[in-house]
Amino acid sequence: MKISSSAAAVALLASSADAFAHRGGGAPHRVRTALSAATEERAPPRMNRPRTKAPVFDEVCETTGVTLGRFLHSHAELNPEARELTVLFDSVGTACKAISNTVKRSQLPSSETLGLQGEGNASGDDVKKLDMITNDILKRALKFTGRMGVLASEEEDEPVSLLDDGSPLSSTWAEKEVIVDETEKYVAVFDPLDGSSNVDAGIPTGTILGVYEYDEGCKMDDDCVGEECTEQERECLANTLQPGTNLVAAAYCLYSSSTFLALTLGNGLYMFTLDETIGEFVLSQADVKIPDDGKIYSFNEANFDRWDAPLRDVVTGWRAGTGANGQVFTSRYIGSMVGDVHRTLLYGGVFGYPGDTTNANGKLRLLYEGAPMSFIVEQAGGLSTTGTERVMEMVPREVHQRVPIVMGSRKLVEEVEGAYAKKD
Ligand code: AHM
Ligand code: MG
Repeated sequence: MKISSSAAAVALLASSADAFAHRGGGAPHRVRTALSAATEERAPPRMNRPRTKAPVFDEVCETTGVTLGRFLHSHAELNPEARELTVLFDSVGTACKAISNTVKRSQLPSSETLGLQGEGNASGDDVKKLDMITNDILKRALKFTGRMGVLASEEEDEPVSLLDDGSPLSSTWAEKEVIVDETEKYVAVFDPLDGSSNVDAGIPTGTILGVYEYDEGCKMDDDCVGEECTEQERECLANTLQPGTNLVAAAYCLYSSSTFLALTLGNGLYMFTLDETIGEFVLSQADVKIPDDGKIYSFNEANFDRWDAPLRDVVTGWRAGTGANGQVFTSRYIGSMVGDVHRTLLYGGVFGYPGDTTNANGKLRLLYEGAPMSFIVEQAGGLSTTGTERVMEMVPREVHQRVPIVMGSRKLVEEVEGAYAKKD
């Protein structure tokens, strides 16, 4: 069954390394380590929204550390206006656990969830069975928070309205009790299983999610993209087509050696690792900072000859060790953006999917891949550019719009930007 507008209409702990490090030697029970650092003053990233307050955890259970639930609760206490957001991310955490289990079990013959669904999505990509299954898991998890107004997903042709009980959405759901809530506040944009072309081979995949405020007063222009723009679709589009600078939160989940959830609520990047023994995401790195420089690049180099000249020049310099930092670079490319960006955040370097002579805007989608991942990278102190523009500032014209991207360590991204500027 194809999900379409007509059918469905619609990523500390104290216990983290630092806290646990105190355990053996009669360490103090009260831990103010990396977590406290989260409140220290630092240069604000390039963003337009005011920063939220970050929690400090004075006392941490040595067994569980700081769970996602506790983190969210503390965030809500400090930022009462974001209380509803924490409800939403509690559900996102649950959905990521469910997706992680689904992806793991998919390798068992009895699961019958590998392979193609047998049709393409709105971007023309082959849809995998797991794309559909994970889309459904995330969509339901978000819907039943009662905090959602609109969803837009890689696997949905059009944004999905969750407000109108009479919309086609309700008729395709097994649960007929569609929860229509007066507290809807948010718009979620997501790719439920990014890198799914890798999934049959057991290679890491991920979920990407961005959250905007739902603007009830937002009106769509008359030149709505798509020939059959209904009034409802116009309203949905108006709420989903916001620039990344409007994001209030973004997250990715990485399904790899561990299951990771990296989350920003507008004041730094927090990484959680799933502790399968207690079924909880546990804060493993607070206020993650990407190295300012690096020597790893991550591109699909098969496209090298078709890239823009400035990017080819910069990468050629990195290969030869004649670039700005004089380092001889190495190449790492999984082909799963979440895994490639996760490594880039931890080790430094750049990840990108640039435009080329065949696909001027590259491959990645602005709304639910480019913008949320750019927000995450910027919150970690990195940068994200098209070469000539900050990705976060681009206003999408349509839901599945593609965007050329180079993101990662500040100095390296600036080197790319500098090469483009020189050419201009
Ligand atoms: P998908 O959303 O269809 O899974 O495609 C997105 C993925 C990214 O995770 C990855 O960076 C890129 O596509 C890989 O594309 P390619 O196979 O062309 O290198
Ligand atoms: Mg994707």
